[in-house]
Amino acid sequence: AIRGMIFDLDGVLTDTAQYHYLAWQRLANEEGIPFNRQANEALRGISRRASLMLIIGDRRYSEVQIQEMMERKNDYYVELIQRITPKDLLPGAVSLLDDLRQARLKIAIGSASKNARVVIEKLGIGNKIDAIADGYSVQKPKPAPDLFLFAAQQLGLSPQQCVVFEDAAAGIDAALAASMWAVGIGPPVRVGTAHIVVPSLAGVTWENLQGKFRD
Ligand code: B16
Ligand code: MG
Repeated sequence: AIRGMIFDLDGVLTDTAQYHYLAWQRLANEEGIPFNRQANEALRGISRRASLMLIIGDRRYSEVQIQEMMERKNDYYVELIQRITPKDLLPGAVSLLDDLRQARLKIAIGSASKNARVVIEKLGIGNKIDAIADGYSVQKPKPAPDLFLFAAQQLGLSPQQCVVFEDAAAGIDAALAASMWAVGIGPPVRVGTAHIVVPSLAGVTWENLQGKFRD
């Protein structure tokens, strides 16, 4: 039976994608690399390094320059997320977290971000979750299953007992590779390979979820 829920952070509980976009755009402008909101869509859920690689394309940079650009983007991002408040939780997020706790399910965050703890603190949801797996927890980023397996381990559960909520294709792939149940948040073109697809967390309850996960 299902005993735990693992939530991606960026794009599922809050829309930090906008802040990631602004930070990458600023860096791209400084480097004279063409970049826009549409190009940013391809970066959803993927690691900082993989994001930068997609932005620079076949332009040649040294490892030192790559490191410096990753740090510079992060400095811009860290500055932007200081303004996050509980109002930045996406519709349905708090009620679902409370509903799941009420049902005595364990809850973890499974985020690729090294800034996940700051965001969780700013959102004020630290007291609603049992474990955090973030950008420091494992080496291999999504779509590898490692981050979600780490989260399940932190909860003391097997993968088959866990459901992952994800907004990114790489995250759904990671959940399926971990042999977990996957709920895709967003358009089917992006998350259609999940077991269940919903447009957002609004209106999602344990009552209408349970029973949909059968081996
Ligand atoms: P950072 P998630 C991901 O978070 C973001 O979606 C992605 O845009 C970002 O590049 C990645 O975290 C790394 O974040 O640069 O802060 O370490 O969706 O897995 O919660
Ligand atoms: Mg995400």
